[in-house]
Amino acid sequence: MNGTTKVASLPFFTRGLVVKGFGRGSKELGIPTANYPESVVEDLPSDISAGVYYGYGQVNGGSIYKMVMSIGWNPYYNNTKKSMETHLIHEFDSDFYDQELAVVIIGYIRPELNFNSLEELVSAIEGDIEFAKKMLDLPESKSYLHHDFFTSNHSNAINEEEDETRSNL
Ligand code: ADP
Ligand code: RBF
Ligand code: MG
Repeated sequence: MNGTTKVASLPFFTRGLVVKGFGRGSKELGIPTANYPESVVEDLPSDISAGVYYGYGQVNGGSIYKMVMSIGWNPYYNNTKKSMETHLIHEFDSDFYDQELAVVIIGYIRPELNFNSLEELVSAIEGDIEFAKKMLDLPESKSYLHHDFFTSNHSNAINEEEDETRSNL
């Protein structure tokens, strides 16, 4: 575990429109998470299990930022619906609901855990962010910054018939 586990489907590339999440005020905690719709969550390969991952993300074909992603049922909140939420490691001036978020999930950090307090959850997430920042500074991670997935214009493709090859380039 903790960052060294190999997942066969990684790197995994996906994109989708940002939807409203559970509205629990993660933004107020300083950790806003952009949520994907169910269709994107359902497209995850089965070996990408619930847990925390790192990679890069891009809104509407703009700059590419480091990200951490939480996939799963958020045991701390007893969710029944699987979610896929991305925290981009960048301060944005405004929200980007309904805009396209493209991500490459590069590596696994840890399993999804339950916590006794919100403070413990937040400090775990802060640890994830520090770990992700380091991993994403490595040359083997940085190579994805130049990947065709981020540089080609997909804005017309998003609502068209699903392109089966797009998510696993
Ligand atoms: P929700 O419950 O609707 O997901 P959040 O409190 O998690 O609400 O806030 C998520 C929203 O905040 C995103 O959908 C996005 O529009 C915005 N946002 C602003 N900065 C970031 C960021 N650095 N990473 C992710 N989302 C961000
Ligand atoms: N929720 C959990 O219940 N357990 C976790 O281990 C957990 N890890 C997370 C790690 C990261 C990097 C992020 C961004 C979120 C994580 N969450 C986790 C989800 C968190 O509960 C969620 O973002 C807020 O509840 C807002 O929906
Ligand atoms: Mg959210």
